[in-house]
Amino acid sequence: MSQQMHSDDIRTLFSRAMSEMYRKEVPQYGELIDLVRTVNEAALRDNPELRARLEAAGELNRLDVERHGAIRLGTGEELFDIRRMFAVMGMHPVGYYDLSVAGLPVHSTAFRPVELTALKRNPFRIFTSLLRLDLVKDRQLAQEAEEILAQRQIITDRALELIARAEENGGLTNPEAEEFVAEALETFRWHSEATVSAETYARLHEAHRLIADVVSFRGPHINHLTPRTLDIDEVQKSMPERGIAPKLIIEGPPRRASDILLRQTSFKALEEAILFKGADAAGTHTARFGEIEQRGVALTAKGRQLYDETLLRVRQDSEAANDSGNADAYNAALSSRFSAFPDGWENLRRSGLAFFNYRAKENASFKGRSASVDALLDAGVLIAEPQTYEDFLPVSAAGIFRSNLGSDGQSNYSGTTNQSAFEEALGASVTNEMELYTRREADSLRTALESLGQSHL
Ligand code: OOG
Ligand code: NI
Repeated sequence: MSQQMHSDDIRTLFSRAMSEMYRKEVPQYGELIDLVRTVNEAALRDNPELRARLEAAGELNRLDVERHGAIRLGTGEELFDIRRMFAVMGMHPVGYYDLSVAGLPVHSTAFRPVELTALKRNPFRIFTSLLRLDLVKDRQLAQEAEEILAQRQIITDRALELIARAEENGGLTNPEAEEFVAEALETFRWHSEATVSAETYARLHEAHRLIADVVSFRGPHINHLTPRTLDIDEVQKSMPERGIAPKLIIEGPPRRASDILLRQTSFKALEEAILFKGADAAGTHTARFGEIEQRGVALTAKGRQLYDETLLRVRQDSEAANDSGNADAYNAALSSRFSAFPDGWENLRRSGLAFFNYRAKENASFKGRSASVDALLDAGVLIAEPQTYEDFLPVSAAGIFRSNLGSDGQSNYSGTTNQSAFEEALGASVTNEMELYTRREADSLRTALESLGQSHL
């Protein structure tokens, strides 16, 4: 058999192809990539500690290719086949995000590489949401939407054949992989021709903009691709100079000495011309936008609880929990409330708030007597490095959704979390992200201690 392409390389081909396509579709995306590159170069130049940390973690090389995107699917069958498609590229469902609690009729997962080596090579992630028509009150409309969705096929026949072949053979050959990427791209392309009439679109839109976005088109167009920046405040500030209007607030934690979790901001969706079915009727649709992210350390369950509680207080303090409010009041509440959240890597580590990766200093050993982790760190033979958060945040995601859906995106869905229904449609269970960080920390510590001669611990 001829040689197979590694799934990491297929993912890189795919993320590059997606990026090229999106750059053509949404010119502001190219502008943003440019800005982020400039800001990142300056941040690395001005901050040697940051550079050294990223280099040690093997993240300096991935930074230039690092992107996440998002899609919204209409049916369980679509989710099932998308999982199979992403698996060919080494992207697996991690995490369950229930957005109904934030008033959105979707639940989601992130398809992403799981192993550290794969993350280092290319951490491409797709935040994937599934529409929950069960939450739509107008049952007749829900049924109509279901019927419309039942008629579409979002993955080409050839892509489906190649997915089946990859499953059978445990991978794809080089030419197969190249063909697969070209075919897979078709699923995420923008279509300016709606599959529904202007009248149907209006009714779907009335129920929720998100429903119109998912149901009215041939496929799940990629709605943003997000580069990772090392200084989100600087990018946010510079966006207007490039003719890009960002949303008013940055989602997530405030700026800190030691970054935690994920900070995100986006620019408003474009108003794009669309053509309705059967007609002369033209209209507009807002779906595609731009976003940037800054990643910090992954938090433990204890850290995450403190984060969630702190953020809740910020939102209670400030009426400005979303973009229609007062950004200054929100930012003031954010920095005041988060001053109670320990800062500095060592503080975060000692208080058990964040996940770290341990390694033994090169050529070091500490044989003979048993020592505590803290003592080994103090002696400089053991090194703790923050683990980057590789996932998403439901409250932030809801803020990103909302800023791009307009004010009528606020409707309430008193949803019940339904992870089991999601997993049943997916045809697999989602990996718990907390377990990944926990295992990585424990494994790295064990290996480091063994190499120091502390294997009795
Ligand atoms: C997804 C929004 C969530 C993020 O980065 O949190 C998201 C969507 O609008 O489909 O991308
Ligand atoms: Ni995003």
